[in-house]
Amino acid sequence: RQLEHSLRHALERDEFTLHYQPVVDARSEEVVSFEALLRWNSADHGFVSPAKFVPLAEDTRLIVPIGTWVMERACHEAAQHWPEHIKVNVNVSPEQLLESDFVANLVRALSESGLDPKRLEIEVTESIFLRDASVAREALESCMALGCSVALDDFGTGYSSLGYLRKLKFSTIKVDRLFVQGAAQQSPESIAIIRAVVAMADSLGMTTTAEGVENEEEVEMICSLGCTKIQGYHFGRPMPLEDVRAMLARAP
Ligand code: G
Ligand code: G
Ligand code: MN
Ligand code: NA
Repeated sequence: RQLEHSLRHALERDEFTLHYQPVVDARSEEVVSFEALLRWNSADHGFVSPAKFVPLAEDTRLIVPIGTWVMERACHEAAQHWPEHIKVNVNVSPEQLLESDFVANLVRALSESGLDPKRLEIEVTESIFLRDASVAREALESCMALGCSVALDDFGTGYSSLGYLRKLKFSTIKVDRLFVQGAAQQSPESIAIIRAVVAMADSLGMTTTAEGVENEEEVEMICSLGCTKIQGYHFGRPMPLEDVRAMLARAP
């Protein structure tokens, strides 16, 4: 109740910022995108983990205005601060996607920032198909019609139904860190699952991103399994915009 009250006022108090985590090409190890990750520094509670406040924001529907702010800010910062060949990934919650003005807000964020829609990848989890699958699908198709791409996040950890993979052309399937860790520990099950996901993505014309890659052994394992892109602490933690700019300035 207390935390909720603070969350309700966080936007007007300007308490949110975005951090960005690099996503690299598995072969060249060059940065291809940055995923925007929301951070809340509350005047009342100090730094609050997104693992705590994102679910609360979803339960209270505060994620709708907050998510709109995230979309606007991420499009603006990417358009202003990174080169045109680098994308930005933005997480969108079911509550936000299913709002009737989601697509209109997206169009506005793109036009006001001047970001080329091709540089925006929207990340959704399987849970968007639980509630109103046809509305979710329509909204995602509208995003794709604008030129944006859509990634399927946390794949394999939710309520997997492969049915929607037949109907929606995701650009990327993000393989959850759970499987990445397992594979690096030589778990035959994790290795088999990543192999199968990569093969399935390939034949569907989709790419794969391995999440949560933390060390060289995991990089090697993931590359040998054929994942297209890699994200994780090994290549960079979520970082403030100024660090992104420094990283880009160092890049060849
Ligand atoms: O950022 P980690 O850094 O701790 O994020 C924790 C969780 O919060 C992840 O599941 C991530 O997808 C989610 N998350 C982070 N930023 C956003 C955001 O801007 N919007 C939504 N909907 N979820 C987010
Ligand atoms: O659910 P989603 O994949 O959007 O959330 C990304 C979450 O994963 C964030 O909380 C981010 O901080 C975290 N994360 C990113 N890379 C790593 C990593 O290499 N190791 C661990 N443990 N967490 C990571
Ligand atoms: Mn994500
Ligand atoms: Na994820």
